[in-house]
Amino acid sequence: MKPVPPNQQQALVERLMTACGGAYRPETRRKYFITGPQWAAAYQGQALFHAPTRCPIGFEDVIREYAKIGIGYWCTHDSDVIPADQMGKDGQREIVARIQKSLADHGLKCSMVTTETFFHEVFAAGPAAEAADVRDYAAFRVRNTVDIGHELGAQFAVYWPGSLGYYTQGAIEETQTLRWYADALNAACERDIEVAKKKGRPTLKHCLEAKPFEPQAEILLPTSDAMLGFIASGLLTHPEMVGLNPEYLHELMWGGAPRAALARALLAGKLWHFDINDGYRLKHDVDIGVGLVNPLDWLNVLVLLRSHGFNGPFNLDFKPPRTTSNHGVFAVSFPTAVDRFITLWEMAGEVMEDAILREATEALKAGSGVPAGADAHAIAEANKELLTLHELIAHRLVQILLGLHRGRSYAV
Ligand code: GCO
Ligand code: MN
Ligand code: MN
Repeated sequence: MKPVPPNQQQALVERLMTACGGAYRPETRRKYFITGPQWAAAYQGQALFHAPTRCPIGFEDVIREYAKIGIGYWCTHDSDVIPADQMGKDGQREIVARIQKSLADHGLKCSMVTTETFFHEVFAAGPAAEAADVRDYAAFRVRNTVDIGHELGAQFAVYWPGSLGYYTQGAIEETQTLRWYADALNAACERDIEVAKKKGRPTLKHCLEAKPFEPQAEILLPTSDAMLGFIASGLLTHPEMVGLNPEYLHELMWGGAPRAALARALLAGKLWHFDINDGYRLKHDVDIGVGLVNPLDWLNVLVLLRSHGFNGPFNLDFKPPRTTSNHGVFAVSFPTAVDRFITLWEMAGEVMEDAILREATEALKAGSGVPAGADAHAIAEANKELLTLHELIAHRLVQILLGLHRGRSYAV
């Protein structure tokens, strides 16, 4: 192939994207409660060992491009859009007004707001640091985010307390730090009750998000299960207002099964929001687009969620790779992530309707009907042949995922 000069590269990407086919129309994409984060689209590719590869973009660009793709909801950290020195001041009000206009101009809604308590130097010792002025500041920030959320019409607030922990041992007393962290959440909930009442709006759903390995070395609330324990610990004044925003990859990172983590959240009635992405077990937070690594597991996850009536929000919390250009973020990264999600969601519907899967599952539950009493060996013998269905079910799921149930022939 001939070299592709820089001025022809975008056209090549566009042509091959079209050739890929399988894209949904923006109107179809808008039917799903799919949310696009400001920070994901504006991510420049930087990391500890990585210089940025993309130029900065602001919320106006992100909102406009999400609208074109058909992503109906937008969400943001406070600090993604408001400089630290403007928080709670006139500058914030002006920016919030600009966001409102931008959302209205492009027909998007703000679904969620989240407080950044990890990036700024003030949070070097975390949001629940020993110094009372740091904790007061954290309380101000979460209360302020609640205000912004109500101004923008959000339904959800997310908290990722990844900076709640330490690098070196000894200085932190865990029970005390967790009490202080609860104080911040209590401040947010109390503020929310006040503002919601004043504005005649429902209170926000406050969702905790766990990540096992970053940015501290040891993390006090590393998993969704740890957070369920924390919510039920008695430290929260309004535990009914606090639930979970699990992230698929964050549960996979520690070696857990995301589907089982989601099941435990569902049973606790706390699955309120879901960050969708992909990656690998026991690695850092690679935040790859949904379905690019574990499509079979994703299909299974969506079967679980669909069968329990969880319809979103599904938050596209992935990071477009550093190899993707600014143009590629909106031409390839976001539309393809949305479309893989919708395809897997629709496929999960097919799985639920599939006659073979249904009959196999029902047969497993029906058992043999042979009375075997307390004779363990006789029970095992009576069910032996049925248990082969476990593997048959797995095969059928892969068939559906790969389209093999529709047949495939090879010219060998
Ligand atoms: C991550 C985290 C964040 C949070 C966000 C919301 O992967 O770094 O998941 O993206 O979702 O900070 O609080
Ligand atoms: Mn992540
Ligand atoms: Mn996340």
